[in-house]
Amino acid sequence: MTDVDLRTSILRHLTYSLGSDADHATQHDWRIALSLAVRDRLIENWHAASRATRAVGAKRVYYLSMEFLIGRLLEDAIVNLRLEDEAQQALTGLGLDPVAVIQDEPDAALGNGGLGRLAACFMESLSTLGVPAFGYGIRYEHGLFRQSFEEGRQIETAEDWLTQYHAWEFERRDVRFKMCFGGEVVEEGGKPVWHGQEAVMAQAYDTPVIGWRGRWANTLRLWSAQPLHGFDLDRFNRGEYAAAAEPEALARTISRVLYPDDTTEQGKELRLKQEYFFTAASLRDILRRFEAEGGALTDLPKRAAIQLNDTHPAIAGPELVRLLHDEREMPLDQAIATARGCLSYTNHTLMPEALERWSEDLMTSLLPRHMQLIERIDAAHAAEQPSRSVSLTGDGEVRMGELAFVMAHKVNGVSALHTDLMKKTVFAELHRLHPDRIVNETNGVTPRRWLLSANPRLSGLITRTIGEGWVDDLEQLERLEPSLTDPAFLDAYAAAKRANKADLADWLAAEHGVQVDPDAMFDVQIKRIHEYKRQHLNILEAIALWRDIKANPQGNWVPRVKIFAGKAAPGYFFAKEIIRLINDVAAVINSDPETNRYLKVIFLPNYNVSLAERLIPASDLSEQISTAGKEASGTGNMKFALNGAPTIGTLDGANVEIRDRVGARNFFLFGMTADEVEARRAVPEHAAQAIAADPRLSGALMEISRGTFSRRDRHRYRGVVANLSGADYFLVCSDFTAYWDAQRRADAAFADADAWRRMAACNTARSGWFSSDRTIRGYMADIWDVVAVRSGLDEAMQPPG
Ligand code: GL2
Repeated sequence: MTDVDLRTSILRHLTYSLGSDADHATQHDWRIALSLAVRDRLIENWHAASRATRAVGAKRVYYLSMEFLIGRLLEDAIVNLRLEDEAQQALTGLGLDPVAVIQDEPDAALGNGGLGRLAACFMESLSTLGVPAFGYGIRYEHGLFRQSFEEGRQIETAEDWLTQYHAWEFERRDVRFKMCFGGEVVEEGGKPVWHGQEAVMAQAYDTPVIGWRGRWANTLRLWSAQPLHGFDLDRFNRGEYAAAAEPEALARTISRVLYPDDTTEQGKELRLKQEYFFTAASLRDILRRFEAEGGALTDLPKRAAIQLNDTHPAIAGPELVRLLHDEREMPLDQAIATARGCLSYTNHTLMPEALERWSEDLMTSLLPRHMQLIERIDAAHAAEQPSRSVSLTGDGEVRMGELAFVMAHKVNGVSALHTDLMKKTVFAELHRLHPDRIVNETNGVTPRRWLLSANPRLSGLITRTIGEGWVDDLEQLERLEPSLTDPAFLDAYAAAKRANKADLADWLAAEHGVQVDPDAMFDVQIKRIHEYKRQHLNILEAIALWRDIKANPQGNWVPRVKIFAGKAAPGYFFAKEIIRLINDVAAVINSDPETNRYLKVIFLPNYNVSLAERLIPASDLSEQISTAGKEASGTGNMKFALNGAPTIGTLDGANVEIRDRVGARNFFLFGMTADEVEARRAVPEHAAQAIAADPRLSGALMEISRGTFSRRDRHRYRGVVANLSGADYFLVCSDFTAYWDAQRRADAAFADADAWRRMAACNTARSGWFSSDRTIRGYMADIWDVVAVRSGLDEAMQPPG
């Protein structure tokens, strides 16, 4: 299939795979035909990669994650296979608009935010580096909900990406495992045996993940829950139609929806079932592969590095012990040591509500054998510590963070600050007991998607200036340094940004009916809506600025467009209030003829990966304004810096490292440090003090209180104002004045166009360290002990010449 040109292949697929023809094909048909044609080009590389792995008996990485926020796959594959020109020619030759065809693909939104997107970037980097790896997760029928607004309020509807033909996956009918829940543990022949009560099938679906230049491809294996037995014809024939369909419906529930909040309180039992379902199926698959290849079980850690992405797959510890000890008769101590040799755990947040705890009752009823093993693991761990200060259970709960820590040989944080805080706070005692276990691996992002593909104008300029080597060696961006004083380069840099902004302005007008001036500063905050991320600090500043402009409309204001996007968890009331407030403020400010030359506020609905790809290259200023100590790392911050949008931000998460690298002069720093935050919280009436000290802040709050943004309902934001002027746990008021000042420094800097473009270009040139390739190399050396494998395709895939 790869011996023909892309155009022929598209037409063949249109005819023979889709049963359509060029005269009647819809955009969807063309997109699927193109996807299948592109897919054909990567299958052989994919197979070659697994053959090469088997041939050398290489150690594999297994990345277990509840979330893979992969977004669109077609463009990624085209870019990584270097098919851009051929695809462009083929599609235009067929009378199609390449952009429209590619954008017809729905986002695969199998994740909530940063944690899931990180997993997707890691999969791409693992393939680019040629590291044998599997990603394991759940094939959710409904990804993250779709967001729209009704009178400014968030409305959620089900997302249905799988209702369209999904061209990238292969169902593996031979890879199915029976997963059990509930039941009891009984002694049989002196051994505990778990007899589950309920069972479902885990069915594997594989998606190839192709690396840069197609040199290597790994597999994302997602599990779908299916009923154990087929359709109950007996019941159906008796006329019990609903009952006949029931087992199927029940089984499918497990892979039906992605929880829209990774700190969810809802559906606890279903969530735990999902976690066990995909973790246990993955471990079964890992052991099956290991046993097929041969070797002593105690050698498992030499062949399998299993990474737990947060605590969601933390049940892997007891499950692997169960598979080794109960089912393969390895002595318990050895089983624990072997499991620990394979497992490692990434912590992604210090927020107490996100560190999972399951009630012992629930654990006992759903996974009775695991509860026993958790107690055995706890006892074995307690025997190692004289003080017995750490326990895996307590207050009737199982502590999954502690369990993951104890069962892992390495535990990592996701930025230097976060890792440091982890050692001092949540895992202080465990760190004292195991001082070598915690390591830091600062997050990164894949430059193929987030620069090369999302920002063709800028990446073209970079390639013309320093060659193409940066694409898989991002630190080569340093070689732009001499160009930072070259006016011709800076002109071209500024022109690329201006053109991206003009494109965005056109799109905003066409899709959302809002007019913006591409020469205004595009000030962008896009991420999940959460109090700690402080979108309300940003909107308060907008209100204060609007009032200042109104008071002095002839002033020398720097025009700004404030763009927000992000979803709030459906059950998170306050976050949804923030969304509504921003929308309400936008409606008032945007229709104010006195000010709207200078200030616009836009909240774009349904934030997802493809919207991020559209916005980031067109941004001037990146809002990273979380309360210090709360954002573990952030990865959006890196994408903005790389695309030449300086940060306005606090010393939180990876912001600290971004500022160190791009230079303090190219970063608008404000706000309290993590230590100062703790101290400030202890000050009685801290919010009231801050409000009294800053008339702009008190004015903005007064404007909300008096109903300016409340349409007919004056008291709409009473709760928001009460929160901010009362407890204000996230210290919005205490950081407001510093934030305002930093924004005015940003205005002044933006007004000096020459200085600004140098600052933007500096951000690009100095962000090379934030590639996920660098992060993965860190995991390989510090955690996994794996090496890359060559597939033999390296030369074959080099471009001619
Ligand atoms: C997060 C953190 O909040 C975020 O700061 C970090 O960049 C990502 C990836 O490490 O992980 N933790 C978390 O639970 N979610 C995140 O996005 N959802």
